[in-house]
Parts: sequence; C-alpha cells; structure tokens
Amino acid sequence: MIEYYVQSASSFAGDIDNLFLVITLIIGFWFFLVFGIFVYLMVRYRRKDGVKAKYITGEKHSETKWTHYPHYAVVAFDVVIIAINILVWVDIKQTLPPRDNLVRVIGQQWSWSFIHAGPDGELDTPDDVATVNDLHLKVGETYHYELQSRDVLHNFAVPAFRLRQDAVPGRTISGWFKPTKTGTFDLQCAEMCGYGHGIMGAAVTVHSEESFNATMAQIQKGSYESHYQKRMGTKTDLPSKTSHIGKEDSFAALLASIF
Ligand SMILES: [Cu+2]
Repeated sequence: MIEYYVQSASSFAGDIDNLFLVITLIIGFWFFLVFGIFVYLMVRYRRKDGVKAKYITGEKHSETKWTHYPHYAVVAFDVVIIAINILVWVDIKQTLPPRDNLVRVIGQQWSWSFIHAGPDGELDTPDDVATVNDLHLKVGETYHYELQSRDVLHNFAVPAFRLRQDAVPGRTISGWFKPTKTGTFDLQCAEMCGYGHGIMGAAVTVHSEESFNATMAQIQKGSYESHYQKRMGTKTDLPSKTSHIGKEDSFAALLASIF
C-alpha cells in the first residue's frame, strides 16, 4: 500500500512497510470497534421521554470490567507490536551484513557530502570520489555507510529506502542498506537543523554497473552535471558541476551567501 505513494527501493523497505501495515490493521481494528460501540451506545441509550437516567458509580466489577478487559487487550496488542518491531529493528539496525561497497555520508548546515569508496572499496584512499548533494550507488550491492555531522544534528533520510538515521556531531554511525531498484530518489534531512533545513536535500541515484562506472568517470573528469543541480539550478544558481568540497567554496558557504 505504501509503495503506491513512495517507491520501495531497498531490500528492507518491504519489512518496514509490513510493520506499518500490521500497526495500521491493529489500530484500525480497535478504532472501528471502539467507535462502533460508542456510537451504538449513544443511539441505544439516548434521551427518551419518561426514562430517568441511572446514576452509575462505575465501581462494581460488572462495570469496571468494561474498562479493564479492553485495557488488557490493548496491552497484549502492544506487546505484539513491540515484538514485531524488535525483529525488524534487529535486522536493519543491529545487524551489519557483509559489505560490497562503502560510502561516507557527511551532513552539515545545509548540504550533504558523499565520499564514495572507489574501486578499491576502502575510504581515505586516492581513488575516493567526493560529491555534494549527489549520492551514486550500484543496484544490488550491500552498502555500509559511515554517517557523520560537521556541526549539528542532522538526519540521513531516504524515504524510498525506508531509511532514517540521525547524524550526531563527534560520532561516526555505521549502518547499511541495499538498493534494489535503479532510478533517482530523494534524500532529505529529517532533523530540524537550522533555517536552511528545508533545502537540505540531495539526490540518490541508483545505477546499473555500466551507468555507475560511466558516471564516476564523468565526475572525476569534472564533466558531470548532477540531477539535483539540474533540478535546482534555475532557483539557486548552483555551480554547474559537482566538485570536491573546499573550505571557502563549499556548498554550505555558497548557500549561506544566497540568504
Ligand atoms: Cu535538517
């Protein structure tokens, strides 16, 4: 149902969607049951001529059970929801499956930098490829990410991957995802991080092997114009090509100068 609104493009997106479905069904069941009974009782015991209202203290067991039994049932369903949650949580957040590729994601006010590990699969080596607001991934590969923040709390959120992770200054947070569909997806900071928070978006492009290699080569040659920049270019006058991030010509400095 959710993929009707937001594409489902990672290996664990289905698990998250199922979780939403289970919670919606359980809550929906109680919602309709409770409001059904509520409306029924309102109609059944509405004011009638010649019938006096009864004074009920609500202290007898025959009366309190109407509060207690539904309460126990709700607690039991809560336990079911928490149990299913834990299963999905352990799979996505506590387990780190073996990696095929590695990327460093850095949030700052108000842009995202990405360091792609390059062919050697290791970061901080000469073949790394750095981009701004433009993440490139290979379809079907399990990625580990190292998430960092340069200043305040940010949140690395890719709705199509059903992925969300806070970036905390001073910490490197590891996690994983596996893109399963090619295409360009939105990434949006999901933690209020200052007045530029709303424009702290980026494009996540999931490529086939050939398209990925061609794009990486273009980026390294400096001839690549990103999807994100093409889309935003007319509004904010961004640089025409993605470049390595320098101190004075950083994307954040450019954005700050626009405000
Ligand atoms: Cu933000």
